[in-house]
Amino acid sequence: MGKNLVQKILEAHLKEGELKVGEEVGIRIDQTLTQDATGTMAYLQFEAMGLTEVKTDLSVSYVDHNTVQVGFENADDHAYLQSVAAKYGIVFSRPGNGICHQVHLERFGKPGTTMIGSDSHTPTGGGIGQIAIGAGGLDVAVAMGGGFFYLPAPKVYKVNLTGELKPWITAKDVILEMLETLSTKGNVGVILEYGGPGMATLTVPERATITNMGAEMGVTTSIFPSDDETRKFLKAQGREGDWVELGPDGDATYDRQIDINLSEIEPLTAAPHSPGNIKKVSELAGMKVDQVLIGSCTNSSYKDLVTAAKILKGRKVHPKVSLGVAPGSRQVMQMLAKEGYLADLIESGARILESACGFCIGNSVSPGSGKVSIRTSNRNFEGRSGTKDAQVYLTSCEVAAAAAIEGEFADPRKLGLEYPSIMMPEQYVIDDSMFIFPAPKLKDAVIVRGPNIGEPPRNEKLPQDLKGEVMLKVGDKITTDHIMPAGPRLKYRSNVKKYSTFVFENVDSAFHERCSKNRDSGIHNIIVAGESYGQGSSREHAALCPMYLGVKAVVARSLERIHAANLVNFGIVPLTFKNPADHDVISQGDSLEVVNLRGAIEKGEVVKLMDKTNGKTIECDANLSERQRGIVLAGGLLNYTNSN
Ligand code: MIC
Ligand code: SF4
Repeated sequence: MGKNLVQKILEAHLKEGELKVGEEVGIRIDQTLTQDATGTMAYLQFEAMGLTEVKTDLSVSYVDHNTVQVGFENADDHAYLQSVAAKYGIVFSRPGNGICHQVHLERFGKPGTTMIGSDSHTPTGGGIGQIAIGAGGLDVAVAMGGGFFYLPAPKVYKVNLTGELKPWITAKDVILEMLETLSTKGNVGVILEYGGPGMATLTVPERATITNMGAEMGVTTSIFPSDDETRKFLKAQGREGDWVELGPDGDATYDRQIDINLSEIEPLTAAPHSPGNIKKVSELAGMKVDQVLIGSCTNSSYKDLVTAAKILKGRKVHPKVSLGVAPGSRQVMQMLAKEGYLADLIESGARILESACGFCIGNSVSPGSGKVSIRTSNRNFEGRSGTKDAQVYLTSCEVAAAAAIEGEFADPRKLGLEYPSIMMPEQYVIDDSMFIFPAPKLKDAVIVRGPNIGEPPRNEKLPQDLKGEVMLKVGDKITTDHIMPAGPRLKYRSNVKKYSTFVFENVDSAFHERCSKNRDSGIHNIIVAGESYGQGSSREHAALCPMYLGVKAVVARSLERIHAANLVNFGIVPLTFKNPADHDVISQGDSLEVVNLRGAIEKGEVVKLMDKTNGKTIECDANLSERQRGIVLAGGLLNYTNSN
């Protein structure tokens, strides 16, 4: 029987288990990436496991998130990261070099390889034919040390593309259409494989926009075959040698097929406060806009920004709009500068922002209260922009640039603008001087640890019995931005004691105090949640900090993939209700008990939660593989690795 592309790449990397949907498999990882906000903890954990050298083909440490540098903390983290990279053989991408996913696609992504990255948008690499998966920092640390990456063998859905995008319709609209089809929940354990005759009409950066935002659907990753477009892109990046042709067999089978006719797509937007809240731009026409931000790892390629520059050339940003533009990489910035597009943007009144995550993670240019912000990024969760009541809409660069001129939402097809057709460069500017490549003489580097760098905390072994209290009860779609806010709090990523005081800050600001009190008196803390708990980022601090606050179990209707894996890695038991209606039975403040929790986990049995407050017993599943059971019992992956 023919194989699909996902099966081919996974089989070539399979080290443990069998590729049977749902069964845990261990795969070899060729490349890893980290970014500074997750990377500092990942490298601290790498050191704590006693690892001394990376064993992957390539590991890159990017600095792109914490580049605001108010206070000493970020700069201290950067110095630590640079010294660790030198010592252990990791490529270091200096601040200013750009956003990890954009830069990796340009300079390192290689068809047919596997990659994990401590960032949920690592699937951007799928645009160039990689199996690229977002993971917690601890999983990345293990993979850097040569350990396998474990995942349930995925279901593979084929996305069959036909037709061709019409003028003003973009890859962003394709992925927003996909979000409308699949929504942001219920897609755990799925890989999307794009194909069909329409695929050839999309360039690699456009494909990368599509695979990037697959993260918002909660799929494991998304991938495009490697074809002539891939070759052209790699050639223009001076890396034709990295190209291989890769695709599914003609008679490949899939678990489901989704058909998308590119010719029928319209300009779309994700309205507040979810990337899955899709509306037509035409429906919103006329709505006043206060801020427009172009950039982020979803839409900051050369083509994206030249498009914006061509639309803005000779025009002025509306007086009531603040327009910010953040090129995705130094390569993009250099090309815009050399080709005059930067001047066009500046002349229009755009504020040129650093090539970094910046606005996307809410650590700069937050909108005013209640204001409308159009962004080309991928997430518009409530408060993520740094302003709780801001109304954030996600769109293409085309729609964003048009709104910057008009001062309101407008369908760009109706404005009488000339369509900016753009030639893809035959040769990108190649200047790798902001990377520091590993060299034998760097191995003696002394690791630099400023006062912001703490020890990675460890959990204790899983207690025999769970005797605890429901510290918080929440509903559906709780994101990791709700659990562990980023923005101005990001700088405490390497100081867990401090960072943990902000857990659930915007949901229930007394959460951490209640937890600390219980923890100090030996009462186990428990979180109860609805569907799709832990959506969004890969940040392991959304498990690590609750662990530090004495959270021992999360009981939810369903859990998202990366977050569930992070809970296991930090020894928090991830439980799901056998009967989803039982979510209603438990109240915040209830006392819960599980007699012999260790025994139930050891044997993979149903976990019986006794609600001592109302006398009811609630059955839950732990859904753990044998390996994960060992990790949870040991109190997390650090303890497990050190004892094996
Ligand atoms: C995000 O977009 O939410 C982030 C910030 O890039 C996170 C990583 C982090 O929290 O450091 C992600 O996507 O994993
Ligand atoms: Fe950075 Fe935003 Fe991309 Fe996350 S989603 S990696 S914060 S640009």
